[in-house]
Amino acid sequence: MENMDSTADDRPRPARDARVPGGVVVTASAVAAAVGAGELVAAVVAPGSSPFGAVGDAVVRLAPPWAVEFGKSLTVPGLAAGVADKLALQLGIAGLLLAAAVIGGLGARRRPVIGAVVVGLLGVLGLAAAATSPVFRPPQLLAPAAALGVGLATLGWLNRRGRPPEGGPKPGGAKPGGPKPGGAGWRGVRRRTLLRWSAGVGLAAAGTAVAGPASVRAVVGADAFGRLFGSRADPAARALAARLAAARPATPIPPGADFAAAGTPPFLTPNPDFYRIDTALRVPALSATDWSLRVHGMVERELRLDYRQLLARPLVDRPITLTCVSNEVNGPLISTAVFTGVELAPLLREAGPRPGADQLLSTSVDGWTAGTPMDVLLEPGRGALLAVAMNGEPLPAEHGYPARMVVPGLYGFVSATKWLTDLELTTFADRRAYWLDRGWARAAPIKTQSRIDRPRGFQVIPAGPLTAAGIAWAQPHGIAGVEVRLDDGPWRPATLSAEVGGHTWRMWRADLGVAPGSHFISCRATDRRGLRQPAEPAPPIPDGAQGWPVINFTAR
Ligand SMILES: Nc1nc2c(c(=O)[nH]1)N[C@H]1C(S)=C(S)[C@@H](COP(=O)(O)O)O[C@H]1N2
Ligand SMILES: [Mo]
Repeated sequence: MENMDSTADDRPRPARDARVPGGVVVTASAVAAAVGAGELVAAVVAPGSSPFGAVGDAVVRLAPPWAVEFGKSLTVPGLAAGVADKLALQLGIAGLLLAAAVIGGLGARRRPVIGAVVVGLLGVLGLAAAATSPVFRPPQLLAPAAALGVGLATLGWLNRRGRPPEGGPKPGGAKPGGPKPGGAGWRGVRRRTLLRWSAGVGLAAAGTAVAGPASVRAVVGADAFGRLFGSRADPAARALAARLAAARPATPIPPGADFAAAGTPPFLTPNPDFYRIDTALRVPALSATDWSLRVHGMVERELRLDYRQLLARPLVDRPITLTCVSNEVNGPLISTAVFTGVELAPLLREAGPRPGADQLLSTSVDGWTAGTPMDVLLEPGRGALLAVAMNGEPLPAEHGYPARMVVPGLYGFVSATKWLTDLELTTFADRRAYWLDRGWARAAPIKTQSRIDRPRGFQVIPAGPLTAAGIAWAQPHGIAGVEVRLDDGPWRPATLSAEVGGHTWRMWRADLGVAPGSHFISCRATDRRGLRQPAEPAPPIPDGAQGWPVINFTAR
């Protein structure tokens, strides 16, 4: 019904066309500009404060449990666990924004103010979502405010460009050879120009939203501006960083602790490469200065520690390999760091566990919970930590800043609470932690497992000598041996890397010779208890994957 080709259309148009051209495209562009501005300002002033993300968080907060469960059940081949749900939510929100823009644009053709009302309401929604976040801090309003302002300004600017100039139809398009004066053609030219402008603004905004934050970080360095408002602004964190730097190198990792040259990961995983698993759509941005931890429940004395009090306790360094229960056989959800922190067991003893308290329920600032057996935490030599640093740096925000739990030998979902704010001594009968009601086990000691890192699956390699390599782990017991088998041949002992301890992974390598053809290689670990990794495969749910890893490859 609307013909955008002006040269072919000289019929008079309804007057409202002149007043509000291109309503839908203009409104959608204004919404895109708002989202782009919000992302960009968020990247600059407070990482993780994007209004788009804030709305996503609010949806997760307000969604009924069945909807959250449905989201978590989404998987997309090729996407890491916990990514598909976040992606689906973001696409859903983008779709709703587009729908709102279309409605606003259609309305704007009748009453121009309707477009502005819709853009304004979306902006207010962003502000409200940010303000009601459980981790709200005032700087987080800057990005939604910028989004609101840029959205309205863009809408007004585009609409002005599309409006005929005062004093009659005398636009720039009416030149010789151009559309005929006196007809409605000039409006068409206006309209096309306007649509072009809108499309340009929309594309630029979308590009900014997608690539802007990363570019800002690439140019100014990760978290450089975030320091203004983020974690590093905490004097407490700066003091910790200085103290850690002064204490380096505290835990020398022996040479030969990895076979990185043969294809294993380095013994210590650099913080940016450390695997990440959590339910937080956006990383909570906590301030150590405002942080405190409450220890309560079935205790003789309730304790409360702020960050300074926590750091006033003796700090220990402990290399620990963290593992996710969702890790498939041969999967990537395992990493190692030297964690620095405070011993948890003495803290719990100070609080004085009451008889019968068999569970430590730890809660993060976003409400996520883990249930850890008290007997494991109090076991001599277990070495559970309230960690404040990893690999010599204050905990990165993604890994739980300012403090998290780390318990060697237990999968993360029953022990490794990030953004920790509350420790409650209770019973397993009384309180159920987050993943327990979602099909995962209550008791989740890490299973003795191994992985093949080289050759990679379906790799084509030259025939002849081959050094296979990989990792094995059995926290807290440690690895005593790894055996490797080529095709259906005999099991042969692999060479193990220098042992760091039972709390960490151990690397293996084996020199083999392969004839041309297709092959498979498998491996199996034995831990220091004498327990050999079982052959029978088991899926990750409910208490961790099991089975011998197998890799197929071809030699030429
Ligand atoms: N607050 C919070 N802490 C959490 C989780 C979470 O979803 N929320 N996930 C746990 C799980 S399942 C694992 S495996 C580890 C992963 O820790 P990482 O992301 O530092 O590797 O964190 C644990 N701590
Ligand atoms: Mo996990």
